[in-house]
Amino acid sequence: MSFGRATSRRGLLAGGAALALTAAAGPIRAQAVATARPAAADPNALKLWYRAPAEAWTEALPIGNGRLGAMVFGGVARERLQLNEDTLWGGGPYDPSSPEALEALPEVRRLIFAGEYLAAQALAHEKMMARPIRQMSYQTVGDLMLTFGASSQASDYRRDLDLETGIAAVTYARDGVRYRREIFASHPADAVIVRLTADTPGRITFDAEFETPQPGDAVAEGDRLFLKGRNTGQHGIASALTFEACVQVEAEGGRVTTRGGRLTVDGADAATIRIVMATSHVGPKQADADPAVRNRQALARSAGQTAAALRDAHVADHSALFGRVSIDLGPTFDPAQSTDVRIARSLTQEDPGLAALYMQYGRYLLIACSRPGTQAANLQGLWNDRLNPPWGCKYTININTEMNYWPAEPGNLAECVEPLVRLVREAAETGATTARVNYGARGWVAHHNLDLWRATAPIDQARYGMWPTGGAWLCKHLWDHWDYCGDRAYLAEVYPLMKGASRFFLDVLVEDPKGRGLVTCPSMSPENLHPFGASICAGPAMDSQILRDLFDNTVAAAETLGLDRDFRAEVRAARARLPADQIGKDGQLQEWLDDWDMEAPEQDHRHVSHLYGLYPSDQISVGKTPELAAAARRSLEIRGDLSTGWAIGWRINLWTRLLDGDRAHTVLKLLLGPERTYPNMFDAHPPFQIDGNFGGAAGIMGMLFHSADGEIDLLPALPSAWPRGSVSGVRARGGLEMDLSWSAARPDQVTLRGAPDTPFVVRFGDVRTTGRLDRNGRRRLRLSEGGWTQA
Ligand code: FUC
Repeated sequence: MSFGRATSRRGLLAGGAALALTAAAGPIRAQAVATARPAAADPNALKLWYRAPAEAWTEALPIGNGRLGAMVFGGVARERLQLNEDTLWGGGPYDPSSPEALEALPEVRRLIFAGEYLAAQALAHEKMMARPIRQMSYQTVGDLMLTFGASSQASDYRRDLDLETGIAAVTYARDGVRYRREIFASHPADAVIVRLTADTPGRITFDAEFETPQPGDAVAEGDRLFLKGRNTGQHGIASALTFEACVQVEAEGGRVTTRGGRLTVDGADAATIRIVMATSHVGPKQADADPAVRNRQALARSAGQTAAALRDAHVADHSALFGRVSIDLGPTFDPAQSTDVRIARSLTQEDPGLAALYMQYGRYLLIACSRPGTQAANLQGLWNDRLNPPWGCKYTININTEMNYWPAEPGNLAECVEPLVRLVREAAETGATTARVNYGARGWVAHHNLDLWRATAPIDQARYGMWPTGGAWLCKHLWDHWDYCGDRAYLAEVYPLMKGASRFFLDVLVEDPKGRGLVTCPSMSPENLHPFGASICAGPAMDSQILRDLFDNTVAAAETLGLDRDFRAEVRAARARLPADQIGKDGQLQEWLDDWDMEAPEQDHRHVSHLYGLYPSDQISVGKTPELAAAARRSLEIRGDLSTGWAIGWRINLWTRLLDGDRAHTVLKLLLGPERTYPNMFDAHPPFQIDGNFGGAAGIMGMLFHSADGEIDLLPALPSAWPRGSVSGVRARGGLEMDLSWSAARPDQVTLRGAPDTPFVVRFGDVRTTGRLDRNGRRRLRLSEGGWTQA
């Protein structure tokens, strides 16, 4: 059962309270705090662990509290903590809309419909693109270096990241002393915490210093070390942000001294370092806060707390989210192998435990980089060591940002979607200017990228950027959050954003001159060249698919809220005139309005945009639209499985929707292999891009369950490699939480939780059962030879 259409409007929580997009615990959550550890007692099942310090950045371990991040290298002589604050981007507020765009629009359209694609693309590039044509980049704060002494000789070395506690730890022995270092990014303390201990008194001695590529100065005062600077201007947009990082050290015993930009701890028994960071960013149009005040406030939050209290508060906060879900797909081939070795062998060695770890790592990463009030997960989540990172480490919304949030709802991390919702809210404001200036349209539009300043005009080159459907795709996530959680107040808040996106398309859709309906123009099938050497075109399949979802969801939201009767009718009428999906001459799902697919120059292109209808949308499915599903399968086969990290992640999910578990598993192995997974389990595009981590996590869940069209489909694409296993605490549409165990590739037992009386439909293949949760909000189902029984 889904909240989706207007038939089911039940609030999730008993007593009618809404499930807000905050960390507030509802009953589901309270019941859900499960042990996240797989049943098999492998103490490393939920750890990434290594026998040597990180050398490369992609060996270091990420921690984050949503806003503040660090990459932990774990050196013996020197610890490098590469630091991020999620609002430290280049430039400042700007409006990139192009005043020449609107005048050029009719001619660009005329050229497209006349088949003069290269000329259309050139004119769009000259007149319609953003000013400046590039967006601002996300940037590193720099590093905090802790120097412990000249020798890196150590024995018994180990470093790990415990996904259950959210703590990175380094342990080793040196000169007869055992050292332990714990590093975590605390959401309650709003700080990165480093705790240094040794088994012998007086042995904690180190220097702390900042190193940064940013223009900034480091100074030490008392027990604090500061790095103060400005961000860099970019592409002609002036620097508008100031930032500050501040380190405060509490030593137990020993001495703390400062000189120049260095802080020294000498002969302490233990030490606790608090790292806080802030910028002056307030919002897309404002950047005048005082980072020093923000940092003082952050430090005041945890002032006087002992190291143990800081740690306990962090673990409680982190595990309240992480511990909701557990998964067991079977053991690893050898628990004595470190994570890097398992990745290196994963193409040839069956390792179900690694897939489970990858899924949970995806959930860990989302918790670490996307919390209520923080910036949304960008191309690298939160972690970036450069000033000019690949693709600016921005928000690419023609797949990448959306993929980041695919595991959020099924993975029981609904709160982590709040930053994405806020990003859409902000983009709807800036995007209203772009809609008006570039298109003379109402509503709002966002093209294929966004940055911190929510620049919404087309960027880079018309060949990549002239795609107006990014904002519409993001609106699917607004809807999905409602569909999983059923919070009416939330729906009322986001409905105007969906309405604004729909409004834009009602204004700009044009008649296809060949009578095929209403189409986007100019647009493209993201980043793919068609046979005329351009990407620019009218009415690519993906746009019609995205707009069907946008229009359907907007109408359903308006109905649920009892709003906008006339507008609903207008949307419905346009929806009915969007071109239907077509099957082309090679049996493939057509990517464009014309059957160009087999003549396109890049047959193995990474984007599979026309398969949006199969996943993440549910427009196409094997049961509902078998011919279109077969055509999608043909398209997927033509494209091939081996691609960039995120593109493999998408393919895994597509194979699950084609109900081909073994193929999905084969493709998952490509993702987990050493060419697409770095030693720290970050996804390799290459280079590092976090979307593949999230796409992979969603794909693993998608093999085990899928909720759509009012049903939960169990084990829809279970690979033969995982004949027995369990998953618990995951979520389905319609306010349901689920535990599922299976053996011999069949479900044994399912437990559903939610608000009392919540309806459900559960099926395994064609064997269905329907019912309602009991008055305690539970239902247990068993599947045996004779079918389902309910208790
Ligand atoms: C899209 C993709 C690229 C890359 C970039 C960040 O443009 O086509 O592969 O992921 O986003």
